[in-house]
Amino acid sequence: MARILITSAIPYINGIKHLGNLVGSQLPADLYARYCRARGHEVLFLCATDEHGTPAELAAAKAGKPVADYCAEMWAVQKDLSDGFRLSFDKFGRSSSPQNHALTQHFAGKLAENGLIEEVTEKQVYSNADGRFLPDRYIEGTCPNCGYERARGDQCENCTKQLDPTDLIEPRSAISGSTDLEVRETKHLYLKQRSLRQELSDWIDSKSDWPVLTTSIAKKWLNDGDGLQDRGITRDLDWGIPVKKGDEDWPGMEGKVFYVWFDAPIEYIACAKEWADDRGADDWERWWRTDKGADDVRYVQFMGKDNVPFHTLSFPATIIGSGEPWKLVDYIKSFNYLNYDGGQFSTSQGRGVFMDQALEILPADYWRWWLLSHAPENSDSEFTWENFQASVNKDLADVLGNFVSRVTKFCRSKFGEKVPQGGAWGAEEEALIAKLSDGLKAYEAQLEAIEVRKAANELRALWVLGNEYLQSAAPWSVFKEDPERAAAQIRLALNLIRVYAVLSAPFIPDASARILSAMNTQDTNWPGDMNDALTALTPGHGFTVPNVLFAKISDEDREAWAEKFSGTRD
Ligand code: B3M
Ligand code: ZN
Repeated sequence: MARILITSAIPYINGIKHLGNLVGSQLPADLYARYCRARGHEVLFLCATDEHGTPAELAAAKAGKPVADYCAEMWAVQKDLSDGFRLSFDKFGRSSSPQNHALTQHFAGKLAENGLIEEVTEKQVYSNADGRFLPDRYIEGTCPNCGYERARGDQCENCTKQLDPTDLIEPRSAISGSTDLEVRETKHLYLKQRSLRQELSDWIDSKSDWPVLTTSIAKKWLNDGDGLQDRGITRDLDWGIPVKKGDEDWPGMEGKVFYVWFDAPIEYIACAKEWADDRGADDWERWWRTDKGADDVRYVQFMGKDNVPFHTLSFPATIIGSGEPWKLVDYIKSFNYLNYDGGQFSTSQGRGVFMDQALEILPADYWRWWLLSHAPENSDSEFTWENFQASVNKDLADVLGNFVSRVTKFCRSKFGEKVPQGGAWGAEEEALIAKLSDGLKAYEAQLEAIEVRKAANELRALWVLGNEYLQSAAPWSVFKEDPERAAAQIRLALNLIRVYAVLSAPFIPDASARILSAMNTQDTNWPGDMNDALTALTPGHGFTVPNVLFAKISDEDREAWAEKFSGTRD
């Protein structure tokens, strides 16, 4: 059995995430974590909130709350929603934790010791009215490229050009609107990524098994145009991790904090420490330090494509540059975007379906199934209400739900609520078992490869095999002539229901738990040999007919939801 460390990109604290965010990292990470646990591996699955930077400060200001209070409240909201979607994190941490403060300062100290930090004096916009520097989104003005009047200091939303605050025409403070601005000198720390270029390049080249989406983005940033740049890792902000060298003050850096993208990935490590500290244990380094046992850990990261450069270049630069034996990622699974009904999901515009709204209208399994079976792996994909209705009704209600319902109800009416005895399996059953065995291998292979859509297709194909068998075996007609034979057929089908519950759990954990409870069994062993798995429930074993597993989505519901979610939320 292997040890597998799994992290999902950590969501920004500034609001509730939409379904596009969910399917781009946390949900597929959960699928994989659940699968690995089911196969008996030792898994540590971590996620957290990303709490620093201008997005957090501005969202708190908009909510009229001190930023620390705002973050604490939003962490609780996000934690609740991740529980609602059954995301099985071993720890949902916070990048503002004391553990992350200490580790981030530690890494900066090591990088400085190794000559990889440069102090650079640069010019930045200072607001006299606000008494502060205005980095990134704190400044607005007219775009020098397209003339858009509300361009932000880091980027013009209209023409997407990346900007520096000093590029803006007629700049004003995004806090007070004041135009009483001046350019002042300020000192910042730069991570000398360029001097790690060869090491990073060799490391990426050694990852021949990575998905094309991941390596193509990594190589583009490594080799294209301006190539790998040294990167500013500090900001003139109040909220964040104070700039220190380990425990020591950093002369000239008083009042400054680390840049959010410097400390956020370090939270993957700090989160493991939070997880251990919660239990008064100190077993986190065996997941993260190769000198303390982590050399046999397989580390897999999940993220949206926009996060790939930070995980293939910047974070590895921090780790490699530290000169310490921290674990580097082994496999990066990245995703394209999920679009919403002819446009984009958008947090800033409130467009699409958000995690809280989704759970208000349907249980988590419906969303999990649709999102995972349509994961934007090879290209962007699109959520439409028609497609959602069709998939749920067909796959979950007509195929899986119907099989469970027909088999259990038929058995109850003819044999009572227990696994019937008598009869023996024949050629038809053997043929089914052979097909199920092949299907199981295919399903496992796709899950091992983290091919999410293909895994969903294989699972659906396994469900279909059961339905086809039921249709052709027709125990309801056989029963009239040969009740013993019908008993053997139904015994197989009841056992197949248990097997479906076990195999489906990574995708639809709640339905799986309901099925297992109806089948009155705690046997969640992943099937090894199909023959054995299909005889686990022996004659006489009692069960109950479960209530409807999946209700169909009606046309009226679909239309009402499409209408309700056609605008933007406030
Ligand atoms: N919070 C961006 C995002 O949520 C960022 C990810 C950090 S991963 C260390 O997409
Ligand atoms: Zn512009």
